[in-house]
Order: sequence, then C-alpha cells, then structure tokens
Amino acid sequence: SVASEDQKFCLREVLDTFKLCLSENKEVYLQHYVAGWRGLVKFLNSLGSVFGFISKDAVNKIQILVNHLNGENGSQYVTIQLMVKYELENELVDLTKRGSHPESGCRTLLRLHRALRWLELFLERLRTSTEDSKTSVMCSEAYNESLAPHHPWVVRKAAGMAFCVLPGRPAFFEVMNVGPPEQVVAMLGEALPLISEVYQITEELYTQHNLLDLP
Ligand code: 1PZ
Repeated sequence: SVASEDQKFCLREVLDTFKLCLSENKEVYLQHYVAGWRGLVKFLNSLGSVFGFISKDAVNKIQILVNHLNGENGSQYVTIQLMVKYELENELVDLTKRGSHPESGCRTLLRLHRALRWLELFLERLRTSTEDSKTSVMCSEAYNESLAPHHPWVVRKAAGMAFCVLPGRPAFFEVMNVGPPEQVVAMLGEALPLISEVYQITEELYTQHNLLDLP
C-alpha cells in the first residue's frame, strides 16, 4: 500500500543528508547535521524498543539544537562554526563544570559528535565484514573505541545489553533497505568518507577551541 511505502525507510537517504552538511568552505550546517541524526534515530527505532533509551537521549539532544536553530538567535546557529564562536563570545557555555548553561549548543553537539565517531567506526566494520561477522561485536568494538570512555558504568552496561539483541548481519542489512549486500557495501563506501569529513572538521574545530571535554 501507499502508506507502507511511505514508511519504508532507506539508510542511503539518511547517509546522503550528511552530504548536505558541508558548505563550500567546509563549514557544517547544523540544520542538515540534525536532519541526518533524525534519520538515524528513525532507523534505530525500527530495530526495536530495546534501543528506546538510546534514541530518547538522541531525540532530546536533537531537540535542544533545533530549539537553538529556531530561537531568537537562530542566525548564530546556521553552522557549527558560527555556533561555537557565538556561544563562546557570549559566555553561553559551561567550560569546566555544569552550571547555568546545561543546554549549550556546544556541549549538546559534542555528545552527537562523539556518537558520529561511533557511527563511522561501526559502519566501517560493517562495510568490511563477512557473512559470519556479528553485528553485536562490531557495534561494541566501535562503542568501546568512541563513546564508552565518556559514559558512566550503568550506561555502558545498558548499551552492552542492547547490543546483544541487535539483529544479525543479514537481517541488519535488510532493515537498511539498500538492496543486496554488495550494494550495501558500495553505499557504505560512498557514505563513509562524507561522514568522516564532517567528523574531522568538527573535531578540529572543537580541538582548536579546547571544547572536547565540555561537562
Ligand atoms: C545500531 C545500534 C545502535 C547502537 C548505538 C550506540 C550508541 C550507544 C549510546 C548509549 C547511550 C544512551 C544513553 C544516553 C547517555 C547520555 O548520558 C550520553 C551523554 O549525554 P549527557 O548525559 O552528558 O547529556 N549521551 C550520548 O552519549 C549521546 C548518545 C547518542 C546515541 C545516538 C545513537 C544513534 C544510533 C544510530 C543507529 C544507526
């Protein structure tokens, strides 16, 4: 039916939104960054309710950024570069401990930025995996190398439990809805350099301004 086609979700389209993130002079558009995350959350939700606690946090952070974008000073949030400059110049960021700005764009985006590294590592493993590779192993390896050091024990534990119920590689590929495995691999090969570039640019920006440990 038309309705079920509407809901059909294709990971290629989501990863393509990361293409739109970069401006000509390599600035990152927040609007497209957030749109990319929205799509990823949709995908995560389609994997089952066990991932609810993860998507809830992601949705919460996406919403904080959208509120900045749609707020009074939305024009200062068009790109991540502008956002960093604006929030720092106006002392809108808690730099050493949480205080009056728990929802700064800088600290909120940092959490998604770290998760983007997880995505990059996970998708790279998926791309180079073989038929008998385990998604749960690829996922937890990527997690341990990216997000885990920033998470408290309970979150790491809950995440580990969620990874165990990830569908196996064939079913996972099917949910991605990209086509046969060869096509999934090819799509990932195209999408990964883009995701990686967005990650690198943000990482450099945050390094320059010493923002990588925002509380
Ligand atoms: C396909 C399998 C999906 C696995 C996703 C791997 C990421 C696991 C992350 C688990 C964290 C969930 C609970 C929230 C923790 C928050 O405390 C932290 C820090 O934020 P703070 O407390 O400082 O405000 N939140 C995050 O680290 C952001 C996590 C976003 C994860 C988005 C994953 C999207 C997955 C897309 C799947 C294709």
